[in-house]
Amino acid sequence: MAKLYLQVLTAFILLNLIGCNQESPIANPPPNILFIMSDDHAYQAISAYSEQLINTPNIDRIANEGMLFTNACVTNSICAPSRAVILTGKHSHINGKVDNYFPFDTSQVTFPQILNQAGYQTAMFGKLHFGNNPKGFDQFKILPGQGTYYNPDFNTKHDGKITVEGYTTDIITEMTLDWLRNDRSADKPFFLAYLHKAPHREWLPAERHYKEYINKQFPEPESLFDDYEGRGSAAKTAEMNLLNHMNWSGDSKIYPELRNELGLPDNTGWDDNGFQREVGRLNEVQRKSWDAVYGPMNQAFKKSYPTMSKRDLMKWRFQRYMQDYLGCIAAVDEGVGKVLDYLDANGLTENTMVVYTSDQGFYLGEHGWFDKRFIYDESFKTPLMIRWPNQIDSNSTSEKMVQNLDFAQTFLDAAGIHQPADMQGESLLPLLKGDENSWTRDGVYYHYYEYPSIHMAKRHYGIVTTDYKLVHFYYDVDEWELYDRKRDPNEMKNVYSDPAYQDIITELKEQLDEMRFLYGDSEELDQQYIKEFLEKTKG
Ligand code: SGN
Ligand code: CA
Repeated sequence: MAKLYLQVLTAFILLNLIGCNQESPIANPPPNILFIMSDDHAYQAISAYSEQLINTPNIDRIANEGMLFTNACVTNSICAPSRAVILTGKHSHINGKVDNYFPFDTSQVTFPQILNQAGYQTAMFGKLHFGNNPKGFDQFKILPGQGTYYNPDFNTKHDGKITVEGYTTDIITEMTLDWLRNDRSADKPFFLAYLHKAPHREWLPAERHYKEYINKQFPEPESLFDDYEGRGSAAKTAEMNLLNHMNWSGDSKIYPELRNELGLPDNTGWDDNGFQREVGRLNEVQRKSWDAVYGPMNQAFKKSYPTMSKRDLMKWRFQRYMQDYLGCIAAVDEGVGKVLDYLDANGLTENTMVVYTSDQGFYLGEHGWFDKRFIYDESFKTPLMIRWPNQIDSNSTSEKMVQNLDFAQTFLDAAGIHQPADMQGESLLPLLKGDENSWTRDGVYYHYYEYPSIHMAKRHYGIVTTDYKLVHFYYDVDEWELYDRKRDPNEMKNVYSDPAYQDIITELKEQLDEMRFLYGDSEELDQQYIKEFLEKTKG
């Protein structure tokens, strides 16, 4: 601890000497940081945000004992790009990982490297989904690619590739706890990344949870039967509709044989594979338990299918989706509880900053959709809550528009370490300490790239303010959309052509141009990324 304190102190003195009058925001000792991130965890599925779907008492503890952000959002709503933004503190067009295809340039500086160099002990467990191993970690055990829900493989820093028998969410929790118990150095602060695969597609809960959740029914969102009227072409042509684009076997867990018998379509062309790579991975014992629950569900569906209308099928698919998706979250919540209990029992709670977030939001039937990608709220916004009893008042809330872009600087700031000038976010520390007035950002920039690709969400960029959302869809269209966020929170009506909004549009376009300029994005870059994407994906 003393060594780190000296380093922090030296950094502080140096900063002052070179005239950068950044005040060291924390007292000795520097905080530990526990960064918990799930994959595709919608804020609608956390009871701190909404009690409609699921009770998540452990995740809620972080909000109750700290700060809940009600307008946290991402810069580009897709997995690997979001993670690149988090690690570099730079927008996708700058860090280069604009979609899941582009490689991450590993010569870039990521904040864990900076923390590690400053004396932090660093470890990562779970899903990184980045295409390469993380830099700046003393220890990591990460799932290759998307990973699997059962009996997962891990790439590890010290033991090469390993396979662990069991349920992935529980295994990641156990690895995290094991590191805290046995590997943590008491004389160093830590940065610990505890990263869940759940609740990413194809949603396989643990046995204890699928048994329970398969019998539950959930309230439907208002826009489940959205026909996309009143919007541009992007919402209409996207392929993320529960009824038309979800896999019957891989996603809804209808056995491939029954799917064929009933003449149900293979919606993606790889449905059998989707089923096989997850369900096919269960060992004999696991498969027996799984069949004991999903077998009767298949039988019941077989019976009712002949008389079901399209509307009935949509309703059925929504329930099936929620049963598995929320069942996966139940294990995440339990795991979070265990790790928080460990901090409590070991005197680590007071000075550990605990973050819970997701790599983006997710559609849970809103607009009839699953998946993410769009700037529309459910995927654009992401859950975020932060607890740090030393610094943050319990039960506090912030409505400010913070982004995943801000994590790197927040963590460096919390540790009292200089934030590299080329990072593009803002430290959340003032907000965490209750100083809302010093927060100047009143609109955020968003840019999504991966198209044409799975789910067919068109390329778009836009600006989102508290009141409005202005979006430009480009590449194979040139369409603008404007949403009045206050009057139309469900984003059902594009008012871009409404004469009443023309002044607002002019103003927002100016702001958007300014943002693109300031963040270093441009039409030339858009074109360059299109060119490279087409080269990468051809054939
Ligand atoms: C997979 C999923 C998609 C998902 C992408 C990206 N299909 O292809 O539904 O949009 O990953 O997700 S799956 O059946 O293979 O799971 S991301 O989280 O990696 O960005
Ligand atoms: Ca994701």
